[in-house]
Amino acid sequence: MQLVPLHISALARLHDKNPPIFPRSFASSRSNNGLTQAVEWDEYSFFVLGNRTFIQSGEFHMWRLPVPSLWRDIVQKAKSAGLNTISVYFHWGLTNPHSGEVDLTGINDFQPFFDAAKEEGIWVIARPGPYINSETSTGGVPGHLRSNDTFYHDAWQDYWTGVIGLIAKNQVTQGGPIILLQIENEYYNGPGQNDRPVGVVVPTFVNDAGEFNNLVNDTDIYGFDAYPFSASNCGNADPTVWRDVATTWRSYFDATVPGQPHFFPEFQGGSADNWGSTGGYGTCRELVNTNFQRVFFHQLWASGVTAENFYMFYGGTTWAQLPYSQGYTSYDYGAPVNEQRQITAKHAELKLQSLFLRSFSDFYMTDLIEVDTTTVPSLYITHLQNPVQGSSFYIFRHNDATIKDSFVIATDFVFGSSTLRYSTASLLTWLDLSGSDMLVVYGYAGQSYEMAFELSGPVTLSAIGPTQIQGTATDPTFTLNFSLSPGRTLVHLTAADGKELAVLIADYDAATTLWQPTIAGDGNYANYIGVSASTPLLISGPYLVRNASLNGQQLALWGDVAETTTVNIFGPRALSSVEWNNVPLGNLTQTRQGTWQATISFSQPAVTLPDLGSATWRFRDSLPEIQPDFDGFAMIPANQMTTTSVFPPYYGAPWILYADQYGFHAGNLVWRGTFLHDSNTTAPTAVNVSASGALNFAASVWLNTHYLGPSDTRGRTNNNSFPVTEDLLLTGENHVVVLQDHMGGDLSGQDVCCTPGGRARDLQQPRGLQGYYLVGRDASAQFTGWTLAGNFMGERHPDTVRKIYNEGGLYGERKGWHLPGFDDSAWEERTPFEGLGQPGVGFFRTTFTLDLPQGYDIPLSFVFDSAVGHYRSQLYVNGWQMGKRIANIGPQSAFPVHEGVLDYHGENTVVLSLWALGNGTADTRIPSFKLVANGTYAGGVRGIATNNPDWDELRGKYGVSFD
Ligand code: IPT
Repeated sequence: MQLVPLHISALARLHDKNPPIFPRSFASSRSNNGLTQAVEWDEYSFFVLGNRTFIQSGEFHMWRLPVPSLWRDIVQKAKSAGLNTISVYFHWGLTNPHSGEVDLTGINDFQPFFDAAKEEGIWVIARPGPYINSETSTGGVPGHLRSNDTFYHDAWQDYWTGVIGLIAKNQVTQGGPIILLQIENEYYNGPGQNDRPVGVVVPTFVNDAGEFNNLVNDTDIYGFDAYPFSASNCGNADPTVWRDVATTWRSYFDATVPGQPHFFPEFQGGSADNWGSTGGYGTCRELVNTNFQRVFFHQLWASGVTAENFYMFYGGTTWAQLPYSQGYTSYDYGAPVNEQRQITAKHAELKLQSLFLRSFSDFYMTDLIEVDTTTVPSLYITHLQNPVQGSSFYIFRHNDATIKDSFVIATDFVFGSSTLRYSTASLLTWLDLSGSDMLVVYGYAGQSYEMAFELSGPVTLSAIGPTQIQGTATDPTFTLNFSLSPGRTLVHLTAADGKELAVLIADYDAATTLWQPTIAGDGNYANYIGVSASTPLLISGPYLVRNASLNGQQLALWGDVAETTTVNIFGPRALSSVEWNNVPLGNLTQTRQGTWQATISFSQPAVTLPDLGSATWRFRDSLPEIQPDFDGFAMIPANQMTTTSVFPPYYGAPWILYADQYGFHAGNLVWRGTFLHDSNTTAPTAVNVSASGALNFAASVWLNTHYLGPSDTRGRTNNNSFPVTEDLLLTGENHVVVLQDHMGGDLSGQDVCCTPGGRARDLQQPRGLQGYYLVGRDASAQFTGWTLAGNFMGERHPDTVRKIYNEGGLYGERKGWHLPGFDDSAWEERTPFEGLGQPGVGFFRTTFTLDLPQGYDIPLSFVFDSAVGHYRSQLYVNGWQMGKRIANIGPQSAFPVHEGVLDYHGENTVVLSLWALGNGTADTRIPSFKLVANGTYAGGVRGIATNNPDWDELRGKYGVSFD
């Protein structure tokens, strides 16, 4: 439901209640951390390089987009949304795969991101953890210390030194984009929040997990986060059910950190989803939608917030084994930019809000005048006023926030050389149109609005566009009244004294198509608003405008279109040429509204994708471990007898079968236990295992080559006794094989995070066998030993490009069957649609060549059949594990894979592992699997590099044989 614009008499009543009194006296209390004046703050806001700044930020995790040459795409999409900052988590586990190794290469090297941010004009908030939460395995804590949490402080020193070095050299004081550094994230076990990292001079801050007063004085600045709707499992939510808006934020900040800007290092921008949700991210997007953005983000403003970071701006993909125990592959998050990097309606709403903030700096410094809930019945109105300029902002919403709308009305302020008395239409931006001011406002089509300007004498009004405008001169005020029609209407006002003013009036949909790229100024921060860049253009039409440059009368634009597009440009009085993506637009004309108009033509290029349904696939069984003569390839003895885990084994002796103790922290695990049998020993009546792998894990158990069955009832630990008959036993050595998945580590959990001094128990949840025994046999006739396979070479994994979370311990993974360049020519021809025919594990490989048109951004996804089946499958694309499908839990069946992982101009290798847990036809095959395009955009960031090391490099070199 839309909030009807305020009737003007009500605005007058509000306004007259608290007439502007200004300038009020206020003592400047600007402070810094004593280390740098480049980033300072007072009680109103931060200052960057001396400029009062409203930090309007979005969260992006580069490691969730494992193609460094695409990072600039997200930066540009953030800049085009009007953001001035991006906040980033680092990932300790990726960076520090084993004790002593700090890997700052490839996807761990954020330098290309810092460079792109700097060039595009975006500040950066660095958040290296060490603990980050973030729905990634153990919140980013590497597996090598999960088993012994007491050494936490020592353990992060190497990582910390490494990333801090990278951060330090990219600080704003060094000419880089980093303005703030967060220390830790909601993990209060004392890893040195008080220690200023060596070389860091920008302010440090903490992110409290709510209004909990944690670590208030431990860093320079205190902030907390809020997720008014659930931060996880949004796919199960009812998107029509809303929660109320908190009204405690302002008073909490004032009481907790007086003198500091009100800073949300994270505010809900979408939501994470979990395995088994019913609606997936479609539901999340509906729940945390544009109405949510309007109501809740405006409530932040009403709370005096001038630094806000929306988590996430681009969620991306928690590929391979990066997810935590409950998260699936997609981290789309219902974010403004979706997982395929497409901009959504939430990007548009964020842009409307951000351009307002970027354009009207009076808003960076306001006092609360009052919260009024009575003047207009049922409305909750927060009146803010700039104490120096006297301008007022009234933030409107319903008292009942579940009526989903909110907007801001401004009064009494100056833009350029003009003065706005009031406007019931929302302000978007203003620009200097070659010497005269143009104010841009928007509202809902069909509703009535009123605006008044300070203009003396008789005023000439001309309006071009669909909306009928009425003007009334009451010297010295000129009032516009209109009922808004769809589209854009340009109003020209000329006062008696020659003063000219333009007002561009757009309905909501028309406003969302507007772009205001920056034009670079001079100096080191040429593209930064507030430092050097200007915004003399307003452009409508294209799907995306990334960038612009204006050279005299020559305009160059860069962006994306998905159809033939009419572009309209407000700005330069004279323009001799317009280029779009470096190609001159031939048909430049000037419209009655004075815009420069041209057509960007688009013709759908041929996008030829392979039909994976009819492709040649090659197959090989991937469970030789159940064979009596299995050679033990890449398995190690699991012979440790002690553990420091706070979760001790339930039973089973003497070996501790916890994978992390053996250096395996991700992906499938294969356990192989041996026991002896002959005519003199009692036959076991059952094999008992208690496998642990987090809520959605599965295990399959074999006795020799006989499948005993699955163990996946969606408990953290499943205790199963599988009956055994004597005919299944061999004379001599017998083997129990348990295949299970390691679903990623748990997060620290709220109970731990909010209890200072608490231990992160959940980080130590074991992945492995917490209990094992042969039922019917006494203690002396149990297992004689166990071996274990995890990812190839464990913490010393050889893949320095795709890193430690990429692979698990399936035989095919250990052998490198998922890698490009593996020679499968001797393999049987068989498709995943035919499948295994029985429970077990197999690998299916196919290759194809892509030759997609150059100069386009064409997001592609691999789509599994969504039918339910008792199987699990991993998708490997050119060696990158880009998806995990659990066909009896879901919800994900479509897996976006970006250019860069895919080679759009060369050969690609796609591999599916299929782990069939059930016996039915639906369980032992993948009914269908396709590659589809999600769109075709002429444009994109271009120059996308692939980096896909092959089998020779990652296996051949290590002496692994082809078979
Ligand atoms: C907040 C975390 O800081 C962030 O890393 C992420 O996990 C987010 O939750 C949920 O997606 S913690 C907040 C819910 C208290």
